[in-house]
Amino acid sequence: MNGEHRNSAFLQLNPFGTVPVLEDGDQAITETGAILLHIAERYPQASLIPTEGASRTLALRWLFHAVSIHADFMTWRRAMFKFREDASAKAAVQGWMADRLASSFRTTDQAMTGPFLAGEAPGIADLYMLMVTGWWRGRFAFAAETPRLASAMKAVSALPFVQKAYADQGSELPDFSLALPKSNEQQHAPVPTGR
Ligand SMILES: N[C@@H](CCC(=O)N[C@@H](CS)C(=O)NCC(=O)O)C(=O)O
Repeated sequence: MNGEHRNSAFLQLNPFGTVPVLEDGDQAITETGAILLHIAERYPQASLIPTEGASRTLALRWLFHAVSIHADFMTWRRAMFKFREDASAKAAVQGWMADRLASSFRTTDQAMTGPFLAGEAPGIADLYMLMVTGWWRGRFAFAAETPRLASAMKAVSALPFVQKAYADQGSELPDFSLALPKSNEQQHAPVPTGR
């Protein structure tokens, strides 16, 4: 992003000035969770969310959980700018948010009851989680600390439509099978721009 998200044309689409925004016909849809749900319902043949019952509720639970992880991540990210002139405040806020994220990933892993977040098949919650865990790779040892989550993310990364989506954007898919190299612990994971 090069600031386009703050111009008036973009703000007409999303007054919050954040990406992503999906334009579908004359509707502009904002909020990652709502966009994923819209896509899943528009293309039911892709089976990205169960249509009813307890399995749909479970899928929605994990979708909302991914939203909360995204929000924690953005707080971590924004602290970088907010406290750029106060190293100790920045370290305190970022350390706190990093601990929260690590704890969320560990609890997610322990709470998983199937190979994917919402059970036996990959769905929109897994797609959302792939995005947020991808930002955190290089900072958290997913394969060692959260083997179930890492294995789900690895399987989602291998889906042809996911590979195509990342390739179309020129984004690198995270490799969740890799252990975190010690020397990399403090290196910067790829993170979204913006504050
Ligand atoms: N709740 C929004 C959050 C979106 C968000 O924070 N997007 C970030 C990129 S991941 C952004 O646009 N940052 C630019 C900014 O805040 O200026 C969603 O789920 O879509």
